[in-house]
Amino acid sequence: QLIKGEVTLKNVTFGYVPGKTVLKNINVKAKPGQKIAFVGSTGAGKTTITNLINRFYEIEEGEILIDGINIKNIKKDSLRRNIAMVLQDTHLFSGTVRENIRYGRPDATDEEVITAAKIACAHSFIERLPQGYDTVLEGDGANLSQGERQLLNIARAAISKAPILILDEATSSVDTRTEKHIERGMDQLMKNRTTFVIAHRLSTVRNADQIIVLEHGEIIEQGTHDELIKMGGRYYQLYTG
Ligand code: TTP
Ligand code: MG
Repeated sequence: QLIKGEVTLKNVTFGYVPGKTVLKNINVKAKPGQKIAFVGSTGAGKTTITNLINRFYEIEEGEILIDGINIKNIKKDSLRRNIAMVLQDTHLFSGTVRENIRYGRPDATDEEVITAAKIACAHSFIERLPQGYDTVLEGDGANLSQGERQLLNIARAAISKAPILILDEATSSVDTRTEKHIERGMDQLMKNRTTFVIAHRLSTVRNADQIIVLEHGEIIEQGTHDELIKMGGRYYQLYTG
């Protein structure tokens, strides 16, 4: 593997526009292979943190390190190869289903594509498409349902060898039955990768190594599920509804 996948955020403060701070003094240390969950209400800044780890935006205050290297000094294509992601809004391109899945791993064999699709519970719907894996997707997958698009993004992450994984509401458009089905696949996806997971369903973050509770761009609680429940604070409130 290229890197170990240790990710550190040090005193990160960020806003999309001047004068409007979205994240305030964020400190997170993810050891290689750990699962870090971000929870908190809409607009708290969860997606923004993953945007910064992905270096979709430049930060002015604080720093983000991967294996101790400031991400500003990591080439963008290297960053892309080392971070797999399934985001809130899906990303597909015009091309076949197969090309979309092995995007980032053009060397992948057909067997690997099918294995990844099976992990993502996408194999059966792909087989029902007019040309199966050779079906051409119209721009951004317009001929698929939102849930199907998410499953293809999950398959793409599954085929990737990236040591870092970002899951931002990765199964939000998938029906409950498929979601239940895909749980094992998601575990397989996260295995041996440093994973940042954002999910509204708190049952999916329960087993995280660290749960980080955000409110208005600040970390207000941080710990394991048991620790946070014992604390009886915001997470406890969220969890017990
Ligand atoms: P997010 O980081 O998108 O908040 P979230 O991911 O916690 O919320 P949700 O659960 O709904 O997904 O937004 C934090 C703030 O940043 C919010 O005020 C909107 C703003 N923002 C922008 O201005 N531009 C952007 O591109 C994004 C993603 C957010
Ligand atoms: Mg979000």
